Formats: sequence, C-alpha cells, structure tokens
Amino acid sequence: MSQPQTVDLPLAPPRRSDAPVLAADIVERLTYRIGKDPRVAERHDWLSATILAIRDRVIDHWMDSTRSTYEQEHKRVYYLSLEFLIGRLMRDAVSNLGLLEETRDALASLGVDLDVIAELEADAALGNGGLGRLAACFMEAMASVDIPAYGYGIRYVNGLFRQELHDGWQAELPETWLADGNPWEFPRRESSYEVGFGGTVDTVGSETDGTGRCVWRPGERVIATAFDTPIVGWRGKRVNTLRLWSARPIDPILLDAFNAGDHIGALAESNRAETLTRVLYPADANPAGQELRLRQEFFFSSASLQDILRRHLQQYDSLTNLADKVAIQLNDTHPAVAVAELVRLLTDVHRLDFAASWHIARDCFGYTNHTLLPEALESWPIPLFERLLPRHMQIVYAVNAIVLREARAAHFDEASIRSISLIDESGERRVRMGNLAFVGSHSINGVSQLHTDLMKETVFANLHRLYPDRINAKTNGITPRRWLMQCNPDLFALVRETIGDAFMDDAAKLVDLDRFADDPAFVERFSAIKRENKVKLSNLVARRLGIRLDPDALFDVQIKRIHEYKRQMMNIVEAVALYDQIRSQPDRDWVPRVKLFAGKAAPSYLAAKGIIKLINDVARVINNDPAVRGLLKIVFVPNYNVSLAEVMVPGADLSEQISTAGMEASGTGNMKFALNGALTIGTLDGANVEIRDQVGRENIVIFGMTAEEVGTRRAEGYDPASVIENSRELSQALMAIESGVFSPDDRTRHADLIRSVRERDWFMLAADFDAYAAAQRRVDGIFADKPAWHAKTVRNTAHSGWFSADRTIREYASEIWRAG
Ligand code: HBZ
Repeated sequence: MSQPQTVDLPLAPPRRSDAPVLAADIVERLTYRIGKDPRVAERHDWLSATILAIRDRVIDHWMDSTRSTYEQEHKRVYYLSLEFLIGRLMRDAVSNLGLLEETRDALASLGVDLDVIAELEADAALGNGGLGRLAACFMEAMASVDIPAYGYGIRYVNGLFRQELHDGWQAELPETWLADGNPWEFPRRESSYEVGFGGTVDTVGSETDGTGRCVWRPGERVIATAFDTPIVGWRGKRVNTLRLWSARPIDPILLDAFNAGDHIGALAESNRAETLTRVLYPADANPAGQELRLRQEFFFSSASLQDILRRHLQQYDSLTNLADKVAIQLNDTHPAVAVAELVRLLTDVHRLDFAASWHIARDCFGYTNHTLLPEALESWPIPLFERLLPRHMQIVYAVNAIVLREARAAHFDEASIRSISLIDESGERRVRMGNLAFVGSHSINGVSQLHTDLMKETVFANLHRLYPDRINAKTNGITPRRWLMQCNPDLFALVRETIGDAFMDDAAKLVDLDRFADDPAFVERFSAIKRENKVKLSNLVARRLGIRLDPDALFDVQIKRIHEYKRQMMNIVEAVALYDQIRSQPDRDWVPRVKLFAGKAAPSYLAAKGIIKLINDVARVINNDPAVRGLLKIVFVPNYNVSLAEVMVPGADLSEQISTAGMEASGTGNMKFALNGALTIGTLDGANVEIRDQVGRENIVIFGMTAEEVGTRRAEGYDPASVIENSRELSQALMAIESGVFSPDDRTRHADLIRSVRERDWFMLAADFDAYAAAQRRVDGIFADKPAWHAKTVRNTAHSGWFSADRTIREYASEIWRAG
C-alpha cells in the first residue's frame, strides 16, 4: 500500500518537530489512562492511547468554541436525528487538526503504524443509510463553517447489524461498537433528565381543549444521560458537540423485591429502561411499527429539548427570545414529537400561554423530509400515542384544531382538509408525524430540487397550498474532507499540487482542474491514482472473499441499502443479459467489467434479501464459467459500512445511480463517486439531476424515464408483460433466472422475485431495461477510448465542488436557521 500523502496546513506552523511531544503524550496515556506497559501493549491499546492524546488536543478548541458562542450570544443550531452514521473518527479528527504527519511520525517512533491501528477503530454505525450519513457529514460541515451546533441522538449500544453472507443469504449479527470502550466519548452524568411515559393529565387552567396549562403525571420515568463526542471542523476552527442520550432507570434495582426473592422482577425496571437505547432500528423505508420505536423517539426528543431549554435559560433567563437564539432541525419525522413536547414544556412547565408557545415552537423548528415513499411516512395508532403520551395527544388535537380552522378560513374542501389533518381517519385512526412536523415548522425542506418539487405536488400538496412559503430545496452535500482528502489521499495530493490549496477551504475551486482534463501528463497521473485505488479495492476483495480482480477492468459499483426502488435487481439482470451475449458472441471486443455490489437489507424486507441471494447466485455461476474468460465478474462485498465505502468509492470507475425516477430523494453516494472521478450511469432522479447540471451532460450517462414519464406511464396502466415480450434480452435473462440456471440446487428459488417483475413491476425495471442496457454499452464504448474516458472522469472531480456539505450548510444557515 502506498503511504497517504502529507497534509501540511499552511495556517499551522510546521509541526513535525512536535512528533516527539505527541509520542510522549501517547505513552503517558497508555501508561496512566489505560494502565499498560508500552512493552506489552497491544495494537488496540495503542489505538486507545492515540485517540486519548488526540482528544486532549481537541479540548481547548472545544472549550473555546463553547465559550465564544456564549460570550457573543450566537444563535445555536440543534440537529435532532435518530441516526448518526459516523464511521471512524480518528483520521477525521487528526486530519482536520492538521496533525496527520505528526501522528504518523510519533507512532512510527514508537514502532507503531498509524494505518494499521486506524483500521482497528470501530465503525460507529448508529444509522441505516443516507439519512444517518447526511447527519454525520452535516456535523462535520457545521463545525467547518463555524456554526455553533449540537447534534442530538441516541447512544445505541448496538448499532446497525453486522451483515454476513451465509451461502449467499444475508445473516444479521449484533454490532458491538462499544465492546472495546469508546475513548472519544465523555459521559456527562451531570447532564441527566427525567423522561416520562404514560400516566395521567390534570388540567390546571380553565380551558379544556388542551390549550390550558396541565400537569402530566407520567406512570413511568427513565433517566436520560448525555455522552458527548467532540466533532472537529476543518482546520480545527471550531469543535462542536454530538450529544447522544443513554437511558438508565431511576432505581437500578428494587431492593425490596430483590430481598423478597423476586430477583428478576427487581431488575425489570432497569432492563426496561436500558432496552430503550439498546438497538438501532434497522428499518429503512418502513417505519418500525413497534412501541419501542415511539418510545425512543420521544425519549431523545424530550431529553434534547430539556437540555436546550436549560442551556438557554441559564444564559438568557427568559424563553420569549428562544427562537432568536435557537434553531432546531428535525432530521425527518423521527423527532417530530418534539413539536408537541416543546409546546408542552413551554406551556405546562414554563407557564407561557399556549398561543405563544405554539408560535415560538414554529419559529424554532425546521423539518427535513427524506422520502416520498408512502410506506415510509410515519404515523402512530391513536391508542398507542394516547397511552404513551397522553398530554402530547391533547396538544396534537389542539394544534390540529388551529390548522383545520385556518384551512376552513381559506375555503379548503373537505378532501383537502382530510389530507391536511394531523389525524388520519381513513382507517384505524393515526397521528401523522409528517403533518405534525410540517405544521410545527417554519421551513420544510426537500433534499434535492426534484424531490422538493415532488413534495409540493404530492404528499404535501395541500399543506403547501395552505402555507406556500414554507417548502424549500436544500440539495444534499458531503464532506470533502472525509470523501476526498482522507479516503483518497493520493488524488487529494495531486489536486493540491496542480491547482494549489484554495480548494481545501472552498471546494468550488476544484473547477480549476477542468483545464487539465485534456493535459496528457496530468491525466496520466490522475488515472494512475485511480488504478492504484482499484488495486487497493482488489486487495480488499481478495482478502475478504478470495476473488481475484483485474484492476484494468471497468469497476462498476453499486453500493447502498438494498431496496427495490434502487433497482439493484435491474443491474444484476443486465449482468445476466451481458453474460448471455458474451457466451453467444465470444469474439466481440468486450470491455472487461467487474460489477461490485454492497449493501444491507432490512431484516424484515424479504424481497431485498432475495435480491442479495440472487446477486450471489448469479455471481457464482458467472465467476466460475470458463467461457466468460474473466470478461465479467460479479462481487457482493459483505457488511457495507462507512469504512468500506471509503475504499470502494475511490476504486470505482462507474457509479450506479439507477433508481426509478421520482423515488430517490437525493442520494449522496452519487456525489462521493463523482468527486472521486467516477462516471455516473443514472436516471434523472434526486440529485443526479444536479450532478448532470454541474458536470455537464456529456460527462454523465443518463438513461430511462423521467419522473414525469413514470407518473404518466403508471396512470395509463403499465403492463410489464408486454414490455418484456418486446425485449429479447430482458425476456431471456428473466427466463434464465426463472428456470434455475443460477440456482440449480433450488430451481424455483427466484421465481417469486421474477413473477413480481412480470406481474406488477412497481419500480419499472422492465420499462427502463433496454435503455439501461444500451447505456451500459455506451459506457463500454467510452471506457475503451481512454483519453475520452479520463477527460470525463477529471471533469467529474472538477465540477463536484458544489456538492460540498459546506455549501449545503451555508444555505441552511442563511435561509432556514438565520445563524452563523
Ligand atoms: O436520505 C435517504 C434517501 O433515501 C436518500 O435519497 C437521501 O440522499 C438521504 C439523505 O437525504 N433516506 C434514508 O436514508 N432513510 C432512512 O434511512 C430511514 C431510516 C429510518 C426510517 C425511514 C427511513 O424509519
């Protein structure tokens, strides 16, 4: 492996000479904090000692940041998210502090290899996919652009499950990221709050419509305790806090019960509390319907709001200016109950009148929507909501009355009023969390332009009509520190050498690379780095799976959650069609291709799990067929996580972004690939549209129906069978799968999956298939023309600066939060 390049920061004084000091600090932490003699310390001890030494270098910056926010009375931004998909933190912190070389040297002087111990750091996987990773990129970007911000979430003991493949099937195993301790976190016992559930409500005021002051007497209480992780911004400018809540019981053990011999019952309350923050729901598109999920949502929303109010009151001694000093962003509807909780805290606890509380809440909250999939829109059965949160139920009804009154005043018809209501009365009565988040926020944003337009036209059409100024677009972004500088150090160094340092503080400056796209000397180095990254990825595949890859083949990569709308199935069916062609026309000049897949399926999502098995079945047959002569290989890399993405993204030639148009809210993987010089093959969906606009239509391969065409086609009555009949390639590929060519041990294994395409094909695989296959052959053609290919890849990197999360965060700050 080549060594990552030096990242010397011009702002910092030369630091190499500090390496001996850092080395001494590391040995000190090892000895006195971990209690290990350096002579017997194991690699993991060195990792912990290094993190502790680095962490100590963060603390002064951290305190300075907190202090200056306080002294200058800056507005604080609170990002509430049930998920933070952080990955590893050491390289991030070290690199943002400008200490990468110093740390490497310090460890080398102790006989320890930084790259080796960095690999041992647990990947904090407190999220499912894009939504959680976005929250992590935003945390880093908020610190980088100097916004005083706190992330609030849950400290799950078990993050997203570890995926293994057992005979090609996904198996889920518990993830234990805390097993070796977590040297990054600071437990804050003093920052603890009670969170209640159930019980009764007494009305104190005269109003009986829920707007009077009430006293909620919960039947059950748990304690939320804070664990803080410092998040270091670029150049260490600012350090913000990620505060994750852990639940514990008020009484750890009921001694009376224990002494009376009821050993299990004595611990029941304790177990119940601890269960709250035990696991991350592996749900992706489907909200988990479990009571525990609603409890988690309320638990972290309530603790966060109590903390926010305490901090505000401590400084300002009044809540009337709350919205001037506090912006709270709801990451999807998971924290939407916070709207009702803030109104409750202001009215019942802090004695503001209801109308004032309601206005303050709306001025504080912003809501980000991440999906239009109807099955992913959260709602809770009224009986459950009422039982768990009786006072919040009253507040929801009171707020609903206000909203419906406004709609009536605006002459909305009954159907529109029904769709706006916070209560869904179409079947079992339910609380609609999306509508609650909408009416309780002054800003509702989509995560790409197309997604925002569709929000206005579909799920929130009537709410948008009633409150036309609220919906706005904030196209997602990614942090270029993690997704270029750290994961692709050689490319980063080349860019720096070529266009200077300005892009390090302003990613838009990457555009200066454009003029090198046709410079043969530059292109040669650019493509040599890509090849080297492909070798690294091949080595990982060889190590983990024993499959050998040719780094000169086209590396075609699809990595993301497994979902029907993302159409991994279209990709694998196309592989089957290609396989067929290679066998029947062996002498054509095929472009050697490796199709790499990675991603997890929600454990209860059987169709997605069937797709994983199908990919692995197809892989086994194709990879072992001598007739293919290595022209096509299929690889499913297990246990996709942030760290794996950091190797797969730089090693990709082609980025698969092939969702059914109108379904992918934005995508962020698409941005990571383009930044690292991969070409995109994609539909006009989510942020692919903006990627096309930025990189230029000649540097991206777009195919398939538009969102509008998908809608029209559906409305007209889409018949997949006739489409399949008219496509020879598709019919043959489906028939091969259906007849058991790839599952000789169980010939009908994939019959259901194929039948769902033939009979329903909700995600329109068949309708887009021929266009997709043709687009793939266009990709082959470009790849074979090396100068053309390389110029396009360079232009992808050059024009991806706009997708920096710094740009996104600046937009949130100026247009939603009015902060910073
Ligand atoms: O959020 C994703 C979108 O699918 C993707 O297009 C977008 O780029 C990304 C960031 O905006 N949505 C998710 O990742 N959603 C979830 O992970 C999810 C988690 C729990 C749920 C529902 C959805 O209950």
